[in-house]
Amino acid sequence: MMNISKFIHALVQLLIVIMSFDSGAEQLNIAVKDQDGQPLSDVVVSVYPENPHVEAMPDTVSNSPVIIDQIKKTFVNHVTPVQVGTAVSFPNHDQIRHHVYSFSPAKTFEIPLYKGLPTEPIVFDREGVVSLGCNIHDWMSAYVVVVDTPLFSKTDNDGKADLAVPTGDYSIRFWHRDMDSDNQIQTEHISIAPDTDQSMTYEVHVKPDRFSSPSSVSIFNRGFYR
Ligand SMILES: [Cu+2]
Repeated sequence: MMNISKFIHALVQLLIVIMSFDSGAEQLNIAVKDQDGQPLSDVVVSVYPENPHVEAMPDTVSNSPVIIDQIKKTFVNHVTPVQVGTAVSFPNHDQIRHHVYSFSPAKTFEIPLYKGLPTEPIVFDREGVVSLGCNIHDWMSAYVVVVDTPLFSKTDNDGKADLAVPTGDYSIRFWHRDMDSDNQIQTEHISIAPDTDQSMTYEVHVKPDRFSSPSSVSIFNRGFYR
């Protein structure tokens, strides 16, 4: 006769099997390097189905706003990918006031001089790259990359991004601030087969004279301007 712990164990195994069937998504492990073979961080990777069949597409527009902080006169994070329709909140954690704005066509807005939490989040309702600045501190810069797909990620400091993608044929797009191409977008094709973990490495061409990192830029500028 089956004891209770064996029964629970069997139940858990069954649930795991059901859940893995239900998701129908394969793991995609992406690595992005620049033309010198160096890992490239802050690359937004977005995946778009080429056939309109994809019924297993997850819905990722979150109910609570995504946060872009202002800490020590720096936007955190520097690059934030969101799906169309996502609300973003811009809390100011500094003891001075910031004035956040964008002139980008995908979202033109401003939050006039404020401290703490602005009353309303900003809803990013159009696909495109939104370049953020602060009217007071010229060196403060950040990007909201608005994608029209729930399948997206951003490369970490090792140039790596993981994504769960349902089987099918897709376009995979790469955006980087310093990309050396039209619209800073590079598009590739990818086929996701069932039951395969896919590791893919992509090369993205960036401008050779780019800044090394946004934080070093702000430290450099701070001494001159404040
Ligand atoms: Cu500021």
